[in-house]
Amino acid sequence: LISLLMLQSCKENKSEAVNTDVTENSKRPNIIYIMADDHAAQAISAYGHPIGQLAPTPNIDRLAKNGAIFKNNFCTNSICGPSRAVVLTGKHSHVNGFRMNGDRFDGSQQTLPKLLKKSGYNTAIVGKWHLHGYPEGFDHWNILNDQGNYYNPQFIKIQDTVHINKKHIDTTAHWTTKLPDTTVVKGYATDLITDYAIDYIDEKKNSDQPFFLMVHHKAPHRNWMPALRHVNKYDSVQFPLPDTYFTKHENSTASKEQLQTIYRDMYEGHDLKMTKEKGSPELAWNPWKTDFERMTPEQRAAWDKAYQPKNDAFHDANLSGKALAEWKGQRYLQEYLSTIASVDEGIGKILDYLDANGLTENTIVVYTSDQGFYLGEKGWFDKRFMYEESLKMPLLMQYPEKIKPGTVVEGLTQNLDFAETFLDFADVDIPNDMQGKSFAGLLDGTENNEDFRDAVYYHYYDYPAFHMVKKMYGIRTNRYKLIHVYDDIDEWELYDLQTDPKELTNLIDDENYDEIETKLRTRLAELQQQYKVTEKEFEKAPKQRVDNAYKQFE
Ligand code: SGN
Ligand code: CA
Repeated sequence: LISLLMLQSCKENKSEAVNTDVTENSKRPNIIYIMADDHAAQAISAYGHPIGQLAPTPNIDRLAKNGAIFKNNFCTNSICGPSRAVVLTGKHSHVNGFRMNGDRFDGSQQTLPKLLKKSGYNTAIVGKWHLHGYPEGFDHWNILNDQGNYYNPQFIKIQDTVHINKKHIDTTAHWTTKLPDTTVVKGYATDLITDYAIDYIDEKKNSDQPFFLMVHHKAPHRNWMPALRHVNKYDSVQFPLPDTYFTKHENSTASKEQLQTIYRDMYEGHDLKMTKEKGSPELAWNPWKTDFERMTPEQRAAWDKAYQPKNDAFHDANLSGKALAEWKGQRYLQEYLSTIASVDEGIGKILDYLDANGLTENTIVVYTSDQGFYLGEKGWFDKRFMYEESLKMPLLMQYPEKIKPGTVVEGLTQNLDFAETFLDFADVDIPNDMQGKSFAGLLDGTENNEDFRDAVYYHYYDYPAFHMVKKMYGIRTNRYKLIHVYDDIDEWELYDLQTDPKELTNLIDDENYDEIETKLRTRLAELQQQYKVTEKEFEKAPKQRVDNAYKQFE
């Protein structure tokens, strides 16, 4: 006990020393963590996908050139809030308690910003938060209300929680709380978030304290509204639609029963900006009017002027069937990629600012997305599935002091590892209860990619919910993937990523793969034990809830 106490007091002394020792602090790196919402790796040119080549992201690519690109980085649960909670805690959803969108994040728990702050960092977040309740552990925050809007969004600042417009904002309230109109900021969300980020860096640049800044974009989240300067950006580009665009989902019930098919489930007005008839700017099916109604008359006029000719041309073409489905895929990609153009410009601004102010050397800059996204593969948009497009998160990182330019990381990394990696770089003790692993060693070459991790664990819970993707958990190794889809069905899927990278052939009943399947099942059970997954995690949603949820979409 005495030695334990001594150890404890040693630790305390160490952190106190760090807190007050300015010279020590000034050596530690700043960390700028930039996360987009739903940005697929296919849409980042550094990843080499044909879509990214036609819609280049030169500024995001700078990070790969100056630092590292991760080829096998995965999320643990492919949905917004849960991914953010994993990043903040370094713990799987069932441990941090945020399993699905709509859950409430327990802000009293240990988090990355709290640990960095305690060790002497100044901490901040600007942009999308989406965890219900307000951020804790940040010295400064300025967040979007709920999902946020592209045009004239509402922002809530740390100061607002105390007093705004003579109304008190309840810091424990859910997002349904109506915010005062004074929180509306005129402008385009991506540009505002970039400006807020630069304002914060500018304020902190001469401080002795290192800073940790999270920059969370709304873009390129649905409903994909580009900035006015980009509304015609890709009008004349023909993007390649994936060859799986019309797949029939032969051997996966979950794939058959999803509601995220571009040509069937998108809202023609809201998502694709299609109009009711030629010559009219009136949008076709647009259930959430607020995205457009919040635009100023000037913004709306400029928008309509840009869309009218292309929408009229669509009406003239009188498409149907397959041609219409393909046209929708094109329009979707044009919209989605145009919103990314502003994100990329914003990254350029931040990198230029760091260069111009001598901050580049000692600043870690990270670019990622909360999960992957479908760009028409299997006919889909959105995410949620454990298949590659949605499971993979893009990840690029520069840190000139520690990462050689042009580094390619092939190891199996996860958003679960981010917190530990940043703590590692910041020279802060990593708590034992975090469940990831620092990948700093993959960046400075002291660890081998092959030895880093043999398998990642995944668990998606958000069913029944938007898009009706079923509950599933599973394991992915370098070559194989085993998925168990449960709740209203009980189905296993097995894929060989080497022979079938598009995951079209479920090998679960193929005898040649029996041995592999057994090994994967064993490893899956081991991982569940390691991560402390209990029976509670496999409970079904009440049948009534499932039936009601489907009714909404009829
Ligand atoms: C909204 C979107 C959905 C999306 C969820 C979750 N519909 O509900 O398409 O799957 O958010 O996205 S929308 O028409 O309202 O945009 S997440 O990124 O927050 O998880
Ligand atoms: Ca998201």
